[in-house]
Amino acid sequence: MKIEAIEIRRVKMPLVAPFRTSFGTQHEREMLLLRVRTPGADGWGECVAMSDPLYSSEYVDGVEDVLRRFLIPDLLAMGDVTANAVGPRLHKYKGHRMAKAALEMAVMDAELRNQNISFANSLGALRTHVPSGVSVGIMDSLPELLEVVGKYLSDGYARIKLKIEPGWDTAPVRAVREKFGDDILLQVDANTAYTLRDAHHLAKLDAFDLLLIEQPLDEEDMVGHAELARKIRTPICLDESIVSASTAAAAIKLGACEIVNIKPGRVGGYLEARRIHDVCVALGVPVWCGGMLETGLGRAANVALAALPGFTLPGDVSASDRFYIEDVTEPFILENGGLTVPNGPGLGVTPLEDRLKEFTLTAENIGA
Ligand code: SMG
Ligand code: MG
Repeated sequence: MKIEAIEIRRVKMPLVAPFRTSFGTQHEREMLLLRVRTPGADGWGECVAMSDPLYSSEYVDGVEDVLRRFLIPDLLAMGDVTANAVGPRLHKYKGHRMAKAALEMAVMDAELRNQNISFANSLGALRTHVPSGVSVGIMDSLPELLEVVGKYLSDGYARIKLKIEPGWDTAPVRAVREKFGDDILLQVDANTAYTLRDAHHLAKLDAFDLLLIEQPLDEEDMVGHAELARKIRTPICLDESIVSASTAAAAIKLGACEIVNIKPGRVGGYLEARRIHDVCVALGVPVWCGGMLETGLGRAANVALAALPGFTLPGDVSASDRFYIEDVTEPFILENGGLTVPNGPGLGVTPLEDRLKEFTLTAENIGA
């Protein structure tokens, strides 16, 4: 496939409510969208990096720099480009997986649209509908938390994830269990807020029959997670630590996690995400699809991925209105506790031009 140009577009979207995690509070979502222009269809990519390097080392300005200076020029110099070739071609540039993932996604979307194949089919999806979990931020009070959780449960969400940090962990979990019972699927996410010295405290969560605790320790602390796993009964799931199929295999071998959160952006793209899925299936480790407050574009691709057979736990694939009053695409709507997997060519969704304009800060074409 010949690429004529690649557009880098910076968008900013207001959130329906502030989203607080152990590393900070977000009021809006600023991100980069990429459009790969080909003689046939255009392809869209969404970069999951946040404005500040708090979830991960990558951040919007840094991603834009590496894309402009290294990744896009190198890819354009290839001439004939396929989605399968993007990762190997850019491998020599260390790290920057979120930037690479966005580029690969856009190329893959263009390629699949031109071939009339959906993301879901291309990835090997089986299901046409995937259950939705919802990620609930840290709140100012327990009553406020219970109200928010109650609303999501009445919407039909299939699983609740509570963001936790020291000082907001056992109490919110206990409150949610007391109010909504033992049957709801419940898990927590610490975003690296604890250390191994907190093992005794974290063991108190064992009483609440959680599906998992996500990323309690530092992203580089695989050995610490393996140690913690011997001290608590709640299964450990890694998010930030898993950046490739080989780190996934290493974490599992080491006993650092029993469950893996797969976020395509964090691991360099949907193709590596599928390889992680395959490794986990082979090793009998359940996986689920993580979320990064995606627009309808990233959400469409995530829903397709979440429809693969190894995704046996509900993902952070919520409806568009969980974060946005208006999405850049037609909204994803919760039906029977989940979302319908798009089956049109490529992502199966396309940005609405007016919406896109409304949210755009800057847009620029980089030519071949
Ligand atoms: O898109 O539903 C979503 C967000 C899910 O909690 C979520 N993501 O660590 O898993 C995670 C976080 C990362 C983003 S927090 C700003
Ligand atoms: Mg997480």
